[in-house]
Amino acid sequence: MSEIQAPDIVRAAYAELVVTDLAASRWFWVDMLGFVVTVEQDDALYLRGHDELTHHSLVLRAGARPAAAAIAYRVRSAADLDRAERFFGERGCAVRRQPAGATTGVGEAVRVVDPLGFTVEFFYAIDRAERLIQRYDLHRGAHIARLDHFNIVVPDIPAAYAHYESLGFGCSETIEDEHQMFAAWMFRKQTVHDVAFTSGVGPRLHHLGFATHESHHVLTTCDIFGATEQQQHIERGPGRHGVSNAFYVYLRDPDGHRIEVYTSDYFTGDPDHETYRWSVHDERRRDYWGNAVIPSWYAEATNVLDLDAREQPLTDMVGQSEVRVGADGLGSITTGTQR
Ligand code: 4SX
Ligand code: FE2
Ligand code: CA
Repeated sequence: MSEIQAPDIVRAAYAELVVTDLAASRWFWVDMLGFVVTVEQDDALYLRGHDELTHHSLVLRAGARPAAAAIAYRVRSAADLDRAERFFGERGCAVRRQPAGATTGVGEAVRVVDPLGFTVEFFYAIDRAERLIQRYDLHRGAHIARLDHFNIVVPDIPAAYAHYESLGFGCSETIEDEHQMFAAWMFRKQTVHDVAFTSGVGPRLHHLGFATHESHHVLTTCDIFGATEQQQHIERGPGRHGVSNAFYVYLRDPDGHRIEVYTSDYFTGDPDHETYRWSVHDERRRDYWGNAVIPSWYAEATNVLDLDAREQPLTDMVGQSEVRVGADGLGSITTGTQR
């Protein structure tokens, strides 16, 4: 590989989702989950949590088919945009420089199709927004604080690991056996992750993880969906993850995009922070209480777009699946000793 310096990535910053009915999306994300609206346009919504100081952490853009248009990382300085351009150019990736304002609120940016097939944006400048952390009178729904992470579906976990390692990400946790790695959680900010990999047909976006400050906000979210007879939007949980220790629930939006409401993971900022390796045979790895993972959680995800908004072709996964997803949803392990 090249000696070219990687851009200094600060954190996972925002995602741009294509939604087919903006009014339905507004109901789900704003009315039900309580996202703060920074800007509302005819064809797009720019949303944030109450603990965010930047313009948005989610863009919902109206379009014909549900998709993920981009995931975006904030970089430390304007010079890191040049580094991103060279880093991905050197790897033969499609690279496009965007002028300030191409996305409302965001400065000049570099968009690339990364070696994993995802459209990834790097930006430095972004408009500030009012931090509403102590405007408790405005907090609603899931009491979303901030974007925490992207989870992406990739056919080749070691390739994804190597790519993000080359971008300077640390690894907090993995799921593996003696033969292969099934999943990994990687970070730039000092939490469990900014990005995680789920094994499967990809590239696809698995979910967006949004942090809330209190575990009871996860429960309140579920209660609100139950009370309004919208419980079909609750996909998995609530529960306690083994990996990350976070308390969680996964929901599906009107287009099937998946969001995780997530809280109570841990600090990873010490320079010698060690990777925690879960055995794929430990049934507490994905739910610490041993509850089964519903099959749709492993199988379904959002298609991603290239720089010209064309759907990226899909590639079959490499290696064994972590689970054989059965009709019972028990997700029995297919690798190693059959149990
Ligand atoms: O299902 S896992 O416990 O492995 C898990 C999934 C842990 C942390 C996450 O953010 C996640 O989406
Ligand atoms: Fe997650
Ligand atoms: Ca359900």
